[in-house]
Amino acid sequence: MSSRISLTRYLVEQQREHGHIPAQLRLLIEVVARACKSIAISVNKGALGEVLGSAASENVQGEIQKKLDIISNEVLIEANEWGGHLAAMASEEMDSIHVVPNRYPQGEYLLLFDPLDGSSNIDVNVSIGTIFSVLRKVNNQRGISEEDFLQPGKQQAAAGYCVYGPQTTLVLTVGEGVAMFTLDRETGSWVLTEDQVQIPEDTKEFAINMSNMRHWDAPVKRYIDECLSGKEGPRGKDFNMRWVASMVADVHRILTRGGVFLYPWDKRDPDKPGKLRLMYEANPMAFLVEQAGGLATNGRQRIMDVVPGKLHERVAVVLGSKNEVQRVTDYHLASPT
Ligand code: AHM
Ligand code: MG
Repeated sequence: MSSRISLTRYLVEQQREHGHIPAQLRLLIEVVARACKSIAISVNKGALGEVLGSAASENVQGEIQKKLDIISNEVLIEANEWGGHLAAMASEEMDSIHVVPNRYPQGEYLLLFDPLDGSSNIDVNVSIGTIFSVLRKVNNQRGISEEDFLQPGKQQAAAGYCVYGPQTTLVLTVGEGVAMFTLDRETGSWVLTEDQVQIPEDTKEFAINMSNMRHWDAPVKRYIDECLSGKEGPRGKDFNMRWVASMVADVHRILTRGGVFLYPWDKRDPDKPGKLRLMYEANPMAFLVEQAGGLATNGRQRIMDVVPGKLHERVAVVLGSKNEVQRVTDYHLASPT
């Protein structure tokens, strides 16, 4: 048992060895991890905890909220607002930012999250998760506003997700590679189970919602057509397909065994750049994927270089094994906009 490394020990050692995890950031990560533990318990209770089904409300994106979306959001807010490590938070489930109340000290970080990603899978007992992104508060001159959050993903100080699946796994980067921690339910602690995760550069597995095929743009259609034509086609190999419809689960598979994930722009809603949200879905996943040796683009540009214009901005996403993402990106760059 002495060889087990807990999340706390991992963070302390990272701080000692690399000196790049200030105390507030360490506290922040531990608090988020603790909140995820509490969300995991609610997710696990399911029907017994009366947490399934819809709440009678919509979020800012016009989506019907599930009870667990709201519960998870509250757990994250309550856990994070009093510790002195944060200045403000933003969430998929809140229209505007939540500034730390005056009665608590204000910290140096900004936290963004999708409290429960993969909402359509909650009631059907399929993996779901929490995604988070950490930015530094760069402007010390005044109070906090939404503008303070509008930083490109390359400025993230940390990012991660927790997947509530057959195991509960927390995946984290502080910019020094990617580590995975599995929740030991008997001791209640996060145990390091994978360090320096690497995504294979090549893959035979793609993830996309094929039901949208008729709406795709030519470069995406070309890429998937080539995969589908298998050994006999230009790629000269057979491909496999997976689509969980929970980004956390699809990205977790890619971090574990490689693959490429696409949620491209499509013609259903041409004014939206994509379905997924830049700041609390695409950016944290892009940070993790790049830290594991993969790539993440919007088809034309590195996701973490995109400068957000608004908090709930959407973006097209192509991420995963380096050579496949490069190929999809090359197909886009070769085609007129
Ligand atoms: P959510 O944040 O409302 O759960 O939506 C995001 C989810 C992603 O987890 C997933 O990749 C995608 O939506 C699935 O979309 P679709 O149902 O169109 O396949
Ligand atoms: Mg989501």
